[in-house]
Amino acid sequence: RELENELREAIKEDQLFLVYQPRFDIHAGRIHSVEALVRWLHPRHGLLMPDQFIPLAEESGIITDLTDWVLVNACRDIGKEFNHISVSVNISPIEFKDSDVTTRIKNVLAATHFPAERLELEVTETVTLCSPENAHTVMQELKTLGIRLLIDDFGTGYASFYYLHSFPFHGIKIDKSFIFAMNDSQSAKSIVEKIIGLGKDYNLEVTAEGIETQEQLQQLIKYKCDVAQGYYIGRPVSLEALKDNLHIIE
Ligand code: G
Ligand code: G
Ligand code: MN
Ligand code: NA
Repeated sequence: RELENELREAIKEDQLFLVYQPRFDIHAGRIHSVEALVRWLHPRHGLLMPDQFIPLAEESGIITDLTDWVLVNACRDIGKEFNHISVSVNISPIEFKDSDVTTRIKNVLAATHFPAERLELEVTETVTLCSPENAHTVMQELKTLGIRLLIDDFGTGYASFYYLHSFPFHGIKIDKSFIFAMNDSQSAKSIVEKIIGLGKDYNLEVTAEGIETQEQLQQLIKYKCDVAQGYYIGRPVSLEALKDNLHIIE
């Protein structure tokens, strides 16, 4: 209850901040996009990670205000500092059920003058389960605007791949647990290779998350993965640090 009110205050008073993790386009050989990840610098508890307040935001309905804050700040930051880099923002599945996502996104794009073509939205596959018809309609609207939709944490949910394919997704992000497992077993490598192949059969852009070593990256390049993300490519960093790291590329 108390934390709930504090979270409302935090959004108004800018206690939230964003860090950005690079996404590396393997074919083009450059960073083409960054994922925005929210943090909360709580006046008494110190730094809080999303796992510590996103569930509360979802239960209390604060999530739409929180997501709008993230969207506005991410689009403003990246639009101001870069000309070609895209930004991806995590959206909670329940937002596709309980809010007018399309109108909210249109308002953010108008307010920040950020091009829709450079905005990516990450949503877990549960989005297709809780309210499929509505979610499908909203996603089609977003795609028509030029926004790219990515399935986050791919492989950890319950939706069948065939069913997922009927939604207008641009790509999948293979969950990091699959990439971690590649270290230990040949069968885990083989599973990742097959997921990448399946994604490509369905014409989806395939991102691998959680790449921590050069060996993993080499393996994924061999498997024709499209996009690489993880600590080995780059950790989530402040906008200032991102500028220092990327100004050479742009
Ligand atoms: O940043 P970190 O690795 O701690 O993220 C943990 C989880 O929180 C991830 O699943 C990530 O998708 C989620 N997350 C991070 N930022 C946001 C956000 O702005 N909105 C939502 N809904 N989830 C987020
Ligand atoms: O669920 P989602 O994919 O949005 O989660 C992103 C989270 O994963 C962030 O909290 C980020 O800090 C974390 N993350 C990103 N890259 C790596 C990595 O290479 N290793 C580990 N352990 N975590 C990572
Ligand atoms: Mn994500
Ligand atoms: Na993920």
